[in-house]
Amino acid sequence: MKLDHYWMPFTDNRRFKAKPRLVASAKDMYYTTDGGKQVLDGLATLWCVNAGHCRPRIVEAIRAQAGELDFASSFSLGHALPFRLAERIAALAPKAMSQVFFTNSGSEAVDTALKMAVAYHRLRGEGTRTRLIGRERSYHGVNIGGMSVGGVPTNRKAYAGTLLTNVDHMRHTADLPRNAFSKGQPAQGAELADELEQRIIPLHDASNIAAVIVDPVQASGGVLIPPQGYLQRLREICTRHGILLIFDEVITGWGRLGTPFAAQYFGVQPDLMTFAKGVTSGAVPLGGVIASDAVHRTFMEAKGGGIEFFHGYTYSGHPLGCAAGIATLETYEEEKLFDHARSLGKAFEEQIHAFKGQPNVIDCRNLGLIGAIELAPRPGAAGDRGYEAFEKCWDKGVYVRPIGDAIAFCPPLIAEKKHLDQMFGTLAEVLKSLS
Ligand code: PXG
Ligand code: PLP
Repeated sequence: MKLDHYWMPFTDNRRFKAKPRLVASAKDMYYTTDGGKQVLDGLATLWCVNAGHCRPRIVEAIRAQAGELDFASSFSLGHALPFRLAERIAALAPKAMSQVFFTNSGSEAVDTALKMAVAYHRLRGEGTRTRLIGRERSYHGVNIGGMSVGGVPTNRKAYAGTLLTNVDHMRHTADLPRNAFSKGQPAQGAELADELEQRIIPLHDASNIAAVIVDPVQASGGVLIPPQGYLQRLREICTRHGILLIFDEVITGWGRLGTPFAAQYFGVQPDLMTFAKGVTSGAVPLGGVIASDAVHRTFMEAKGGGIEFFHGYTYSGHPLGCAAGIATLETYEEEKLFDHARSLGKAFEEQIHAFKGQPNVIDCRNLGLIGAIELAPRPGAAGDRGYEAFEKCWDKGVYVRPIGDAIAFCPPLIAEKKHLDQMFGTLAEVLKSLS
């Protein structure tokens, strides 16, 4: 097979094509590679395959839907599936968050939520509220809006002149000197939220700020667990100043923390939430925004009639995505996978923290079924040690993800103790052989 024509996303194409890693099929917790080797999926692939791979109910729903109604628009025309899926999602969402807008990805979900926030304020007669506040190290996808509020430097650098200018960023919450080896939420750092009220709001004025967006647990930014009380404080500040709070739940949603969404885990109510990935367990691209009833009401009660929100994607509410979504949520419910994730969280925590004291390990962190083990960078070669650990784990049949020198774990929620043993056992072996 020629590898020449596919320009791979977020990939060192030259390095990959010199030594490709190709998978051919997948089932439950494992990939089978082109060469027939079994590889444990320790990252739910890209933090999305929460129900495991090729689950029968989901596969069957996609097959059946493809033969029944391949596509119908949701632009002033309709079909049953997005209504049914939205009802199921609303039942899982926090109270008074019952309105679902569909997109095809997390990036589209983020840009949709940002536009919703700006349009909401305008409808309420506060059209000066256009500034968007993100956070360092947050990942909010790759579209212009999400990239602008995002805080991953490598994703921004080449496009500096193209970023939205009406944006500011809070600082990130990583703090190894105070919080290394925290089990669950770090004790120190709630006061980092005060920067919003002490620096950012005074600088720009609340009357110019539309929304604050954060990923409740920063995943691809390096698995940063929010300090105790931090998100609560952000909520209080946003409420005091009439600013919408957006939780980007693209990774934290769908049981990752043992609850449907992180909002429920932390007991913090956002105004808008984005989702994607686990809504279909990765099987068909689908994302969306869940809006609070109050935000939605503002659109529906707008004077003058007509289209309330001038926004939508050709494939918003696509039948295949929605059919996969319904079957996925049924699988989560039937197999009580969110409860399972919660109960497996303890063993996951113990196994991660057993790495304390191992060679080069400078931090272990975890929440629910997401975690990371951070290695010391090699002098002058940050990221090399992490990448080598990733490659060696792959060679030994375990897929995990290096983020710089942090090794991230995010197994499907169907994982069992034996899979954790394999995943962490393999990394332990690899670390012994790593200089
Ligand atoms: N928000 C968050 C919090 C995400 O994690 C997106 C938005 C964008 O979703 P889409 O579906 O447009 O990719 C994400 C996606 C990585 C990695 O390497 C993580 C993501 C995407 C690609 C790579 O960690 N997260
Ligand atoms: N570009 C062109 C020329 C289009 O006609 C459309 C949609 O009609 C788009 C882009 C947007 O595509 P999508 O709705 O799939 O995001």
